[in-house]
Amino acid sequence: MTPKTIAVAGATGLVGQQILAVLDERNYPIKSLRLLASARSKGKTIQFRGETLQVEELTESSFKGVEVALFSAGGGTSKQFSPCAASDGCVVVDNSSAWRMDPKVPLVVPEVNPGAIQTHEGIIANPNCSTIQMVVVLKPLHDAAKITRVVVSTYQAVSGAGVAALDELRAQTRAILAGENPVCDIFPHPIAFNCLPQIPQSDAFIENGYSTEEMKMVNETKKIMGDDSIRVTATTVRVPVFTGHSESVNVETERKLTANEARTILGQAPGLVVEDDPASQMYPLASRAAGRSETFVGRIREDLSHDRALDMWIVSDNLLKGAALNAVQIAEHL
Ligand code: 25A
Ligand code: L14
Repeated sequence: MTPKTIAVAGATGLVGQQILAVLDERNYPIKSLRLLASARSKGKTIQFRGETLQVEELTESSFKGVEVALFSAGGGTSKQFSPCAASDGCVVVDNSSAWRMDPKVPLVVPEVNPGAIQTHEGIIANPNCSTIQMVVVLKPLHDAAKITRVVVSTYQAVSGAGVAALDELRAQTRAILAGENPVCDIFPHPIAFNCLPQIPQSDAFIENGYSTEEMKMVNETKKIMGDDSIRVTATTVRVPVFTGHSESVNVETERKLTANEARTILGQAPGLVVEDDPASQMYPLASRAAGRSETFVGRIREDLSHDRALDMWIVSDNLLKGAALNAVQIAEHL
């Protein structure tokens, strides 16, 4: 691959920082790198491959000469700036929810639907973190036995909500242990020592009773898998974990899969590690998945209440495979 001119929009955020780390770790060939963020961060310096780079304010003219832009600066910023970047000939890989369900925009997990990348018209969307780690597991099962329905509950880490949310979890934990009242700025209720069945933290719920995070899992799963017939229902829950989303997933198939068959299929699938030895207390854990690239699956068992269904536990680093790594993998395919 010839070295490219790259921009990272939202470079100072949690995801932006991980994008820089992943570009470096995977030796992505870079001719030059521009770091973009809001006016608030203008002039901050960030080290990359031994060089000191200055953060610039993201404007409409930031993308002249840029070949690939990795965006992680929120939906509003992406709606405003991705089209100008694309019209300057740049390919945008966007981490926000702004473009994901646009029929002209491919929504890509490279292990699942790499072919969709080629159909882009300047913008490629990176899916929601909880959806990405789930479809990496669903795809090989769907190919083997055709999935008809998925029921998922998530246990999502606080880092998904950004730097300030991580600070709030730390401060609330200290307060509660000291016998003081926890202060809530980001989350509507204390997240320390609690579970909140609401993601995101504001404007979460829509008329049908679902949260927008839950609907992302429903809609994005069908689009990435390329199969609208798969029925999906989700309950998404924030838990007091710093990094690593966990998911309890029930998968119904047209053809019966035994737990052993599923383990064999998943053991050969790209991007996955089967950690499934309950006798030795081996199963996926957020604490072990944090900082790792792979998605981990375990507790695979046949559903006692159904003839053709499996239960399983899926865990991955929400900032890596859930965001930065998946975006860089898409950029590598370009
Ligand atoms: O839900 P949406 O709309 O689709 O948005 C997705 C959002 O979720 C994150 C990512 O946030 C994104 O903004 N995200 C995306 N995919 C994710 C995933 N899979 C995901 N998170 C988890 N998992 P983020 O926190 O990673 O980064 C935000 C970055 O965007 C920059 N930014 C914001 N507005 C911008 C902009 N850049 C350009 N133009 C704009 N208009 C933002 O830069 C950050 O890099 P920054 O300079 O605004 O912030 C730098 C530092 O400032 C602190 N800070 C944040 N908010 C405030 C603040 N300080 C004071 N007041 C504030 N209100 C932070 O500490 C930050 O580090
Ligand atoms: O749609 O854990 O990518 O708050 C990423 C962060 C959804 C919410 C997305 C979180 C967002 C998620």
